Amino acid sequence: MIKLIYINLLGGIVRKTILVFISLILLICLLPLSGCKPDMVEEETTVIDPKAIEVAEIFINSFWDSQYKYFFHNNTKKTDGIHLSGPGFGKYTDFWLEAQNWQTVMDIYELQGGETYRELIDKVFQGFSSFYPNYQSNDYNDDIGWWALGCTRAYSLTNDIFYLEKAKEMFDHIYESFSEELGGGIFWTKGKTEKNVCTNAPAVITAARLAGFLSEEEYLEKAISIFEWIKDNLYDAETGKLNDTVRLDSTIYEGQFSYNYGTFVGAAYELYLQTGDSAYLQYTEKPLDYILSQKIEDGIMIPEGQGDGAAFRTILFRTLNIFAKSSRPDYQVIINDNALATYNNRRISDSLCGYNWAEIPSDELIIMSVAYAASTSLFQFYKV
Ligand code: 7K2
Repeated sequence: MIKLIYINLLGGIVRKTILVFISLILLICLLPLSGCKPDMVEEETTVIDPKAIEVAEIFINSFWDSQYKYFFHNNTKKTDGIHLSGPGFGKYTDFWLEAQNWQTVMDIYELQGGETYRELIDKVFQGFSSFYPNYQSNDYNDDIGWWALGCTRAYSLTNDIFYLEKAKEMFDHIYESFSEELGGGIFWTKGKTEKNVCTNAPAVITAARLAGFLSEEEYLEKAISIFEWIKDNLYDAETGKLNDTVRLDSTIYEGQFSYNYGTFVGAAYELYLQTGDSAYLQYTEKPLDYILSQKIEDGIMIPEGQGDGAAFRTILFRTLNIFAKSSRPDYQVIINDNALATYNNRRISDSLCGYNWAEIPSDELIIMSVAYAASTSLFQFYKV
């Protein structure tokens, strides 16, 4: 009797021990699958290439002025006395180009994270605000639009409601230049002479994002209407070609600029995200393929000028990066080749590449912050 109870007890204990053991094993095996971060399984671990870190440091060390919270216009850190547009008689980067440098800071932060780059997002905007407390007096809607777009991204990255409010304020301001003349769209300047892609496509992205953030249908309607206007007036669906401007007399300026493609496709993609309508995707790879076919020589993007044009390709590549990581792995090859070209064509004296990614700049060449920002951004999109 005693023996039996003992055996039963023992059996119970053994069974329980085995059960607990099996449960533990199961738990250990299943934990990583069902853990608190469900996306952990699908997501690839992001490997940060050392070059992405290196070029970001060079960008900051060569061009950032921490005292005035502004990027210098060029590598000499002085005004050249000729180009006087930016703050400090041209010592600092021009109004719209500083918004491009801001995007590069956000590219770095998005890949690398870290408190320093997080704080830099705020500092760039603070620097801009103190130089331009009355930014609305700028006649160029496109200039303001680039900051509005930056603010939507800063809001996504930081969750700071301040950027959402700024994005809304800036968009509402430039939308005052919307009119039914020429069938819709926003005028380039307050002088109301023409309507172009660089004003309207970034405005679509901003408005579509605002619609999502604020759950305000009105912004989505504005975004859709502006997109339709660009598509109907400046885009050729047959070829994928996108023209630059419609003038008041309805004549078209057919300028071919990579940044227009970057923002037009970015606008289509943002509308796809906000509406779920896959019809918008027909305006993505087609125009991208068109502009790449026009602007790539021996695998490298040809320069579009030393001034404003030095900033254009970065804007295209930011959009290419979206598709490189999804439907178009061949775009990743283009990103990598171009990033490496900027890296291999650096001059020895200060490790900077110039606006022409296919050649090493001379020591005398003055290099704009926005030209080097291109290399910096491309490496944040680089993937081995
Ligand atoms: O003609 C406009 C624009 O439509 C065209 O794409 C560019 C080509 O030139 C002027 S605008 C020049 C810059 C000034 N402000 C902000 C930028 O969007 C713009 O490129 O260079």
